[in-house]
Amino acid sequence: MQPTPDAPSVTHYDAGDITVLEGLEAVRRRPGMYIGSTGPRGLHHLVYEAVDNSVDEALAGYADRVEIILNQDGSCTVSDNGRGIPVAAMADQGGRSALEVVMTVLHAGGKFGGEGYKVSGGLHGVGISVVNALSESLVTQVRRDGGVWEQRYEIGVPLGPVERVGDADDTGTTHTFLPDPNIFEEPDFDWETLATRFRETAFLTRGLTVRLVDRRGEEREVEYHFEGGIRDFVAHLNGTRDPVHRDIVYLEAEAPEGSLEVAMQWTGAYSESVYSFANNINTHEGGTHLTGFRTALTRTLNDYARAKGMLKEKDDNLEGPDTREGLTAIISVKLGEPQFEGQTKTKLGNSEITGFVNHAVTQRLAEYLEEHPAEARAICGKAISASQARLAARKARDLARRKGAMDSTSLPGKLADCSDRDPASTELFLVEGDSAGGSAIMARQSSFQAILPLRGKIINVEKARIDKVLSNTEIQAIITAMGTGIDEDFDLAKARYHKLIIMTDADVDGAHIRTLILTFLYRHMRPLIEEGYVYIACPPLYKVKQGNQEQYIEKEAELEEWLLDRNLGDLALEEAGGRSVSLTKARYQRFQRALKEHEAWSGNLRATYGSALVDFLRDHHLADVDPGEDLDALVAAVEGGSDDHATLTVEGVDPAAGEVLARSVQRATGEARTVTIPLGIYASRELAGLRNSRAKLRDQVGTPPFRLARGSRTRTPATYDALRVAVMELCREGVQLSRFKGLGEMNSEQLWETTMDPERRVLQRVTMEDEFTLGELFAKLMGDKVEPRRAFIEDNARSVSNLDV
Ligand code: 0RA
Repeated sequence: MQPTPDAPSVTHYDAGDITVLEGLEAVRRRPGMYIGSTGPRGLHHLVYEAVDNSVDEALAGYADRVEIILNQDGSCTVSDNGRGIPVAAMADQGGRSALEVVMTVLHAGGKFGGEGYKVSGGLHGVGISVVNALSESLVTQVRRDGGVWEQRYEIGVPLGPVERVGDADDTGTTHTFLPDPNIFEEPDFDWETLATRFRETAFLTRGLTVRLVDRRGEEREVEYHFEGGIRDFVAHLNGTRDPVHRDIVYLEAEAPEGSLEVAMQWTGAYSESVYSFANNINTHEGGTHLTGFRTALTRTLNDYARAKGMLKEKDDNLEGPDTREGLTAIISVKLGEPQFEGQTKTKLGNSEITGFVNHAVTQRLAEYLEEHPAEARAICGKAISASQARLAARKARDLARRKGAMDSTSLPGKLADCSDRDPASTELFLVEGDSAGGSAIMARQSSFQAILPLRGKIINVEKARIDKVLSNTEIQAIITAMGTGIDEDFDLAKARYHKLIIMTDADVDGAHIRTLILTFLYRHMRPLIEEGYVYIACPPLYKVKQGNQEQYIEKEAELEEWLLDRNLGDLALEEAGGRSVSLTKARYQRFQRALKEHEAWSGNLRATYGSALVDFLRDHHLADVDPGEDLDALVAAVEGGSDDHATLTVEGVDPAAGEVLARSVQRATGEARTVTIPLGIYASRELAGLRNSRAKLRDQVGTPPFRLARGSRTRTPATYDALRVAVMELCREGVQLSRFKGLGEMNSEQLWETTMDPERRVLQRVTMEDEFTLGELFAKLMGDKVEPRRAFIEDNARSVSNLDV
């Protein structure tokens, strides 16, 4: 295709334009139809859509870099180094530029240029025009044929023609879009969500570099690139598990039906972590590729174990789940026309794929086992011990069933059941400890609320086989009370309650118990989580009382808010020189944000240049001078820096290194300090950020020292940080604050009011947002390796202790 030197503009409407506008209108009228929702999911979907287009270009072999930038103004830039979307005029589109057609016509994505656009994700492939329609503004730039071609849009409508705006010596596509705040509830991109997703994208596209940059606050960035592709993915997932063999088994195959890649490694875990993808889309519901894989695995391991005498004639065959116990695997297929089925359209339906995958895996895995006898022995050994455990578990379950633990004909003695029999309107509280359990029983509304007190620790299901798990009395009680059974016996329709509420103390122990319960539910009763039956109760941390007003408060942040709302108005603030500052809540909050930013920059500066230097510059007011690139100017600034408190001298100058050796002596104490000041610090991002945030602080509250008064009480904070502390202290005057360390410290009335009353309580629903993170988290918390768990608990302990007043 040739470039269009003069792409036509949209100054008059023809039939094509009308269709375009109607298409975009449809998207804006019913955004959910195209991107799922207008909540956070839908918002992030916009980014995925743009990125997936670039990844398609990479899969076609034309790009190896995608960059995503979250800009300060809330927009997002996605760029790649592919061929660039064609810009030439299209005869069958009224002579409009191909770029304009791609950007404005629904589903125009793959309609031209045909070749190489084969593996496009069927799920996300709604087209970039949808992103355009849902963006307040969008700028597209294409680099190709030696030029930079640009077009701008508002809510999908071109503001002008495609224009050549410069020269380019490379090729690629860049979109910058600002999600429309009229469409999206909360147009705020979440770093973690995006980073997790793009790490997955990079794993699945071997060799692709994905870079994510955040410029909204303090800048951060990550770059993902995996030469090993899905092998690295498996290694990553097994980072917290102990493998039973060293190699990661890898195989790939190519056929008319599509292409296949599998990576797998067995670990000592008792659960399976098998994830399947079709055209880079996570097929949560599995499908034909997974079926083919499972069949091949079961058959190949049985054949091998029999042939080598690991399974004797009298032994039963290994069953599917035996061969997958402890298995971490990624199955990735790419195919021309994927069909997605199932409730969430994440189940691969193409029937021809089953045979292809089955055949390829059977053949390659058998070869691998023959060539790697030590690995083969370890893998089969794991499956055989799983099958033995399964038989033992069956016995345990039969026994348990006979004793009545698995059905609800004999409910656990500790359960205080509700009287209502309609599961849809009832709820079960799992309560930590007998004493809190007792209060909960007194507090509850017994018609629809049931209480099951749990004593002591729940067994750690990541570290025990199912037969052990089932003999744990707390677990038995949960299973019986819920009535659903577990694993392959699980039946959601038998649930005795449609809400399962975990109620533990707001401390480290409580968090641990909660994780143990969630791990069990995730591994053995997962549909409860998937269907949204599982909740976490959020007991308050504080009760505050001022005059005759009192309130329960859930978090530290809310406490501050409450105190500020009530008392900030009574404070009088003066900055240096006695000018008074009217401290409204909005102003105080801006001040606090700037202070946070300031702390972050100061931390960065210290990390780069050392605290001695940073303290020196701060104490002697040298952070605000601006010598530029002039060393003499820095010398002059130091020499002129003496004041009532300290004398400053220059001890040496190193023009080659661009450094000044400076010394200060404190007049009162004679304390001397000597530091090397590199001129470069004045050109650093860190110092610029620090100054910028200090200017914001000054804008809000002026300069220290301050004088703060509430009635007759006064404070004279000398720094911004001290001002914040003083404000909170004065706001807290005359307020009675009680802290609840655990559920046990509340009486039953308080427990009802704050945590159990459906009218007033806060419940957090447990979701399957990200199964990798959940699975990884549980493996980390509850798995074999000690280190990651300790790190997590320490992190958690820290955030809990931060809550201390
Ligand atoms: C079809 C054909 C050609 C390029 C693309 C699609 C393309 C689309 C996107 C979307 C984001 N980045 C992209 N990069 C490329 C070019 C065909 C040719 O040059 O002959």
